[in-house]
Amino acid sequence: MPKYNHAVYNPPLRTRDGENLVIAVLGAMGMGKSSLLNAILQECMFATGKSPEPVTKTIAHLTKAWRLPPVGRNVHIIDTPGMCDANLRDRDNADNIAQFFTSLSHGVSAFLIVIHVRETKLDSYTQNMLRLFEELLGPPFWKYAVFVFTHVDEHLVPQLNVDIEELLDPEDGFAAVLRQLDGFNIPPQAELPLVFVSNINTRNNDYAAECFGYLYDTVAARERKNGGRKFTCTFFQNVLSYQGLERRNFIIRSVKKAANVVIPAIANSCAVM
Ligand SMILES: Nc1nc2c(ncn2[C@@H]2O[C@H](COP(=O)(O)OP(=O)(O)OP(=O)(O)O)[C@@H](O)[C@H]2O)c(=O)[nH]1
Ligand SMILES: [Mg+2]
Repeated sequence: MPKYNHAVYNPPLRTRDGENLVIAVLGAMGMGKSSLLNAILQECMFATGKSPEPVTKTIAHLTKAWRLPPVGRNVHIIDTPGMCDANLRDRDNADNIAQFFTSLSHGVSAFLIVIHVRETKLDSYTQNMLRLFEELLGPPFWKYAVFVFTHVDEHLVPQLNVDIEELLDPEDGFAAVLRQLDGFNIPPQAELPLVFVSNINTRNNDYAAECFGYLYDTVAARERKNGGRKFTCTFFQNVLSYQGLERRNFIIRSVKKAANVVIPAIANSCAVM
């Protein structure tokens, strides 16, 4: 049974983030997206659990202090269910997609792409999702991407060290392989940083503080490298120029168009939206 600790609420979408970090998590079902966010906040704000269905069913976002470790900044967090996979056919999901891109359109400091450390061969869902993002947001999206590998639990570190070294290999590690995959246009200057964390037992735990300190540093380094500017693009600016139903319809039209270009299978499942 999924564990629902707190009702997750959706405050109004208009936000004034200013100095706040804005992070969105992306990734396939059950990778540890919501757990990662709870660890950052040191509070169970997002439902987590093991389930054959997505535990996170709707977009949820909130702004709170980044507490692991205490960095003295607020973070606006956007949690997502999987999008545009075979289950995403109905109106609710179209609304989710519209709400998701609306929340992002105010600017994003980093996209955290969450992957289980034991499932690092990018599955087709994750590849398609990344292609869709690149098509919709443009290749500069990659300058804001951070890959977060979960389930690097402290007691597993001795076993995982070899895998981690392989993933980090500059010649044929994770980032190098991703750059060679068909259908991606990753700018050579985009660094594609990898971070390794465990989302369990994070309270008063030096190992967790070290992993999440590195995550914060990586996100902050992205921010500096991007001149302190949050990610935006023509699509986001267009989203902001519409209101209400027109905005929703514009987003759905744009997602379908992008999906048609990159992933015909997704376009079919979106066709009923
Ligand atoms: N051991 C271990 N378990 C983890 C870790 N991260 C997440 N889990 C567990 O993995 C399961 C799925 O985690 P969630 O955070 O709900 O995953 P999610 O990606 O948000 O899942 P959906 O919302 O369904 O897409 C839960 O049972 C978590 O407790 C980790 O780093 N280590
Ligand atoms: Mg979740």
